[in-house]
Amino acid sequence: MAETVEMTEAKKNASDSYGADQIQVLEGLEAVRKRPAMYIGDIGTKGLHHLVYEVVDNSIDEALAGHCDTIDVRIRPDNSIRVQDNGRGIPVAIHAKEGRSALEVVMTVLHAGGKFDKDSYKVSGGLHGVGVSCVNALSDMLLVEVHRDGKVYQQEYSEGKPKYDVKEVGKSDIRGTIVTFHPDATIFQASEYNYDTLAARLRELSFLNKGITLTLTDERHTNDDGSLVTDTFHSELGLVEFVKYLDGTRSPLIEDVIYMEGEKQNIPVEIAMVYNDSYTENLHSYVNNINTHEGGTHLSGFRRGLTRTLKKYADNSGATKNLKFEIAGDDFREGLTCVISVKVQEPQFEGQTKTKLGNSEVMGAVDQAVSEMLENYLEEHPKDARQIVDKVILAATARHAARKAREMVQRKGAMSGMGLPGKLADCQSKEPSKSEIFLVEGDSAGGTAKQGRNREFQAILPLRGKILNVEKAMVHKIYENEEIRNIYTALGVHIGTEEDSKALNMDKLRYHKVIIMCDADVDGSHIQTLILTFYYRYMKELIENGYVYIATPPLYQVKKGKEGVYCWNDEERDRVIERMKGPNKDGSVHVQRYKGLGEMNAEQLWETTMNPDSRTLRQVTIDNGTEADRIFSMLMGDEVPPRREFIEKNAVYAKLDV
Ligand code: 0RA
Repeated sequence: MAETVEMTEAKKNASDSYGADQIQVLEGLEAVRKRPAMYIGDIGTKGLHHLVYEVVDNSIDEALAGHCDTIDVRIRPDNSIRVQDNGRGIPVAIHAKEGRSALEVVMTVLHAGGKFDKDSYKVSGGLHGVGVSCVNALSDMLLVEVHRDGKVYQQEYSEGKPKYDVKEVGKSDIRGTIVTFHPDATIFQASEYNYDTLAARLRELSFLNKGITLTLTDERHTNDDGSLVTDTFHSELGLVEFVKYLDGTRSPLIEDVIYMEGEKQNIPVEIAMVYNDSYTENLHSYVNNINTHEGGTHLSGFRRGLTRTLKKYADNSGATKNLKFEIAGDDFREGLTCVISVKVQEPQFEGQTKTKLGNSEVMGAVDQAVSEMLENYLEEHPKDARQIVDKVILAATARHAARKAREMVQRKGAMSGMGLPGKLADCQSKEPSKSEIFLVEGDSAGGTAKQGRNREFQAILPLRGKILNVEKAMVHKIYENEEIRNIYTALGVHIGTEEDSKALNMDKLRYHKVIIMCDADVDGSHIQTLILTFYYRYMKELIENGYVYIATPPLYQVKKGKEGVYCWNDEERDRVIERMKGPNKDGSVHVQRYKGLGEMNAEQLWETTMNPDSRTLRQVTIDNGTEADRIFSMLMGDEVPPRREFIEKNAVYAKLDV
């Protein structure tokens, strides 16, 4: 019944000349508006940004087909987005079968994207690959302009419905397509674009598609000198530069980036890799420009080829003959940073987030590619080969020691009954979905939190001082570190480092909210980063499942007489001060800056930071895996200038305290 009503609505709003097919089409776009999350993932910040990626992907396809080399993206003052490319322009001629402009079909028919160009090698396409018509359906305004054959054509839509037929509006001496859209605020929970999020994706695209120039401009505000914030992303060397960018703050172990590009069994494969002196593995894989977080057959093929080739080389060189234990697969990847990009015509995506490649034929292709590439490199660079083999043997030895340390920890745990850390004040609930644990900086704040909490469902684990920087520590150090051990025994999950136990035992997790609560100062944000680094490197599933949160204690209390108001940022504080001063500006208002959790009593801490009814928790998510990886290594690495720059740009507390 509801369907019928909507069809009539849709028909009324569209132009008169539309026949039955058109109704079908509009019904399609109505489906997108009804269940947007099914098409673009979610209707929050992620989905909002996803719209941009869908539009940009069309231009990337045009570039991959060899007809376009520049893509310009602008965030306009009203948070609409404008994407311009210098491709051939979407065809505007009347589409024989559809009886209307091809442009209109592309913009209003689900999945119509590439169907006019059967020869084109369409392999791009956003995570959900839903096409520009979905963006159209979810926009209250979309304007498409096509510059083609010396003319400009345009059509405008609202909620995916054309406002008029495609029309010629002028002459042009450029070529290309311009799409401007404004997300429908009745659909999305978020409306503001984040410049850095878009920049990270465009940078990634520039590395993955070498030779294309992508620009991003923020028209919402100007710099002090009147200019606009803008960035240009262009990479001549593609993945080689990507790997160098990712490893910018790590020390390389070998001279060159190992690189190969080619086609194996009709599958284009591109791989770049380098070894550094860290202890972490950094593998990033892409299929058709989509980051495959969950891996898949291409990654398996890579691992297999890498292990076999390196093992053969190490054995032949005699380096492994005195080793008393087996080298594990992981050992070959310690300190490895690598990006794999494959293009697959009909990718099958599996897994929880549909980011795991399932096509079995890709495994052999990548295995073969990496074997050939690596064999050549090792033959031609004996000094580097030696470095890599030594590193692998060291990793194997350390892992052997780590296993012993872990077994010891587990035995100790088993002997002391429950094995929960003594410092943990556990909650009464044994139901993980209802339970929370606060990791609290310092014993004294921990004490306050214990008094202030609701013991039914809130557990408190105080942490003493700085936890270990896992970015710079070998694995066995991590098991030996008391604070880290307390964290994972309290959570009930072990940390995965062995190949077979990589997946955490998430079903054992004792709390579904793991909340980091630190002081609102430089030390506090440092400790927060250390804990997040540990989670990111050793318990990534915890973040991926949305279990990790950051508590936000207030920064100020503004007081006048008996009235006290907590404020979480400067604007809020200034607003409250103004209000309290009154119209005559004569109230003498007192502002207290909270630096530490310890400056609040138990009741204040509960009210502002812990009470689910009044607190604000920030959920930790991973927007862009490669960028997150780079930032963690930079924050925890040895180089000071990039860290300072990042902190100055991002940290609220740093600004407040200097
Ligand atoms: C199909 C055919 C042709 C161009 C395109 C698609 C095209 C689509 C988009 C989307 C964004 N930018 C785009 N640029 C081009 C042209 C076929 C021809 O001219 O013969």
